[in-house]
Amino acid sequence: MKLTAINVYNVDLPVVGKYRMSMGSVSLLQSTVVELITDEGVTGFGETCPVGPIYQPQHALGARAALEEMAPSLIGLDPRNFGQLNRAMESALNGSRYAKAAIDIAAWDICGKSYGRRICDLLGGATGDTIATYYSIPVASPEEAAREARERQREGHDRLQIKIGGRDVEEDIETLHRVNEAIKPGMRLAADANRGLTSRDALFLSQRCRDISFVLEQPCNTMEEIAAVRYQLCHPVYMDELAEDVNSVLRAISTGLVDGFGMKLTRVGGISALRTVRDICDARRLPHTCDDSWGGDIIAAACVHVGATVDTSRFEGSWIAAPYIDGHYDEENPVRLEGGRIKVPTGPGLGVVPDMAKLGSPIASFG
Ligand code: 0XW
Ligand code: MG
Repeated sequence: MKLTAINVYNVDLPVVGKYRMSMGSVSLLQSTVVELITDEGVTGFGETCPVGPIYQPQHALGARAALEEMAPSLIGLDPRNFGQLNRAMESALNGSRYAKAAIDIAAWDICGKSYGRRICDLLGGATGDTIATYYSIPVASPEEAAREARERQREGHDRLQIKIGGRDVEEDIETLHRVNEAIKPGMRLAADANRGLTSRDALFLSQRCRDISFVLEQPCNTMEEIAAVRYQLCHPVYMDELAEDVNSVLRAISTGLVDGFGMKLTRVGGISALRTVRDICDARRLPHTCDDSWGGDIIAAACVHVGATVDTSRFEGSWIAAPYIDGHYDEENPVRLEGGRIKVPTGPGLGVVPDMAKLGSPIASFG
């Protein structure tokens, strides 16, 4: 099997409702969808969708430039040979793992389709028909966050991520107390500052919330700021934005900086890289999520397939953006929340096939 063409699509994903994080709000995300076409008539889809240009160093236009740089050198390769494909991407371009991820996801999709297996089966087998997820409550007033936490628990969610940061830390402290009072036993919490706290405020917050069980996700901007307060914090620390690749994950683990990860599929380089991270975390029995910063059904399915293969005792769930997106690429097999869980797609490969009308015409084609 050989890659004969690569098409790149732009999909505008307007945000339904309000999505505010410590660094600001987002209202429209530009997703980049990649279609790999082979000489055997099998096609695969991948996606990458940074949640705006300031959440991380990645951004939509950067992904497209990186794809343009790499795509010509991939034509002719067998997409089922992930090692070769990833090496070819490394030889064509340094970094830009989030763009390589879209190609890698599409290659796994092709592999699954050509062998008639789901990606989760190729990755070692799913733990069940459904997987854990978590709901992310954007930065909101203490009252609003508490009301939404109650509502999400009623819907069946058993893990909530409360966004904090980017405002007076007193309001974050009050929010966590109000949410804690609003929920019934059985709910697990993460407080995610998205790099928005100083180490001083992380200390204040953690110490003033010492009686509330939550993991503190990505409290500060740098590893050094986290390290400075790590052993004075009263809560386990998870790393998200700074877990940029397999190496940074190894560094964080080997220095004892973190107790788990909010793990992002495209940031580390796609399904192949996330599989490595999954296995490293497994060796150290570290909990982690398998999600991404945003994206439609393609990203969601990819996250769910990897998430389905993580030891359930340490799996913190796959977050998907579906509640904030109007409609699906694949209306027949959408990836969505159902009673606080997500059904693992059943079709071969990703198990979602985008409606080409929703992708429009390619913005770039190679091959
Ligand atoms: C909740 N998320 C997975 C989606 C947002 O875009 C960011 C994020 C996170 O955990 O930082
Ligand atoms: Mg996070």
